[in-house]
Amino acid sequence: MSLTVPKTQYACVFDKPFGPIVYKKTAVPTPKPTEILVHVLYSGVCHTDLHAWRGDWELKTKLPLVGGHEGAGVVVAKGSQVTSFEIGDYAGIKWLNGSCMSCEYCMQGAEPTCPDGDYSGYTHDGTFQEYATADAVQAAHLPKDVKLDAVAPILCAGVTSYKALKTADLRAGQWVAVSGAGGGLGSLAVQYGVAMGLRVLAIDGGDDKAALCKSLGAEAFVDFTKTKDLVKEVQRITNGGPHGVINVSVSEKAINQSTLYVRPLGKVVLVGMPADSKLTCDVLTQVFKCSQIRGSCVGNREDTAEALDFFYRGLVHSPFEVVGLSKLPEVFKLMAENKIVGRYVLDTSK
Ligand code: 8ID
Ligand code: ZN
Ligand code: ZN
Repeated sequence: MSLTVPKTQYACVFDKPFGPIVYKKTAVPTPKPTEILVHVLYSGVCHTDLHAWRGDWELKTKLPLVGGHEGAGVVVAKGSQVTSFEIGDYAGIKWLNGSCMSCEYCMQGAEPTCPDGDYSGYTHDGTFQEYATADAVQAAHLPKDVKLDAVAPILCAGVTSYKALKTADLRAGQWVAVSGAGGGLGSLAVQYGVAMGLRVLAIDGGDDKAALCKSLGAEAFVDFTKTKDLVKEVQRITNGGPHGVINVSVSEKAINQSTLYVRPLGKVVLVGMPADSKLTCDVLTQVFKCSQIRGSCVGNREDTAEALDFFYRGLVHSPFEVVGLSKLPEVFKLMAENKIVGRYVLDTSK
């Protein structure tokens, strides 16, 4: 780790959707007056990064693009207007990398819904490079003793799953189903749920993910690849359906099933965003159940500080494996095959 700023660095760059992801030398970016320059030591790989590379969503990315938005590292330079960070501070780079701060949503602290948001690894080059710029207001302050590889996944997967649980507005002792529980967001949602006193039913596929979810405190696991009538099974285990569902799978079918098994008065929280997906459900059933369907997008600065606090207190951790930045294409391949148990974290020096 060095506080001197080189002129060039290594980055993973692609030019077009599904185009080759090239690990190459690029220029180190210069921070704007309101930005910090972070020497990113580690970056988690979120499924959103895979959606970005595939061009899955209507919202388009900048091109060429350096993806990544779970970056943890050290501030090595800052713009002239930045007073909240000093050189040498630890900082985290999140999905939201700046918002207008004056619209009606920003005024309420709902900055992720700002129509003028800037997104790391999407509309702004992200953390799949050694040095990345970040808005000083939105960058997370991290303490000096934190393990940067372990904290990286908290910056998106942790914040997002924690915020989704807050959005579900459940009480201790109630059941929450986490659909997609063995992945990056899901494995953290299980632990935040347990830490909040909820009874967690985890849904995913395969014995490795079952073992992980149980080890993280899930009371029950339903394997969607083996269960004949998933809706019935979830309702049987939870004695009438979970009070809330956190949808972090990348499956339209799983999301639609959640409206069927949720308990009357229950809350279905939408987080995962499979390409071209529609939520279709029977109106009569939802009316009679008085259920609620709520979207949840990352979290604001307060959610970030709270989600990090659970991590610092040892209540949640991301089950992660570290590989070099140059291995990003291999990580994407495993992710597309749903073979990742937990999270991959990239070491940007390799
Ligand atoms: O702010 C947001 N809303 C936000 C923030 C971050 C990520 C949304 N996301 C979105 C991503 O863009 C992606 O669409 O959440 C989704 C999950 O991200 P992730 O946790 O990073 O993905 P992952 O690690 O690949 O985990 C997905 C899990 O879903 C399981 C897979 O087996 C995997 O473990 N899964 C699938 I695909 N189909 C399933 C099914 N039918 C399923 N689990 C249960 N039932
Ligand atoms: Zn993410
Ligand atoms: Zn705004």
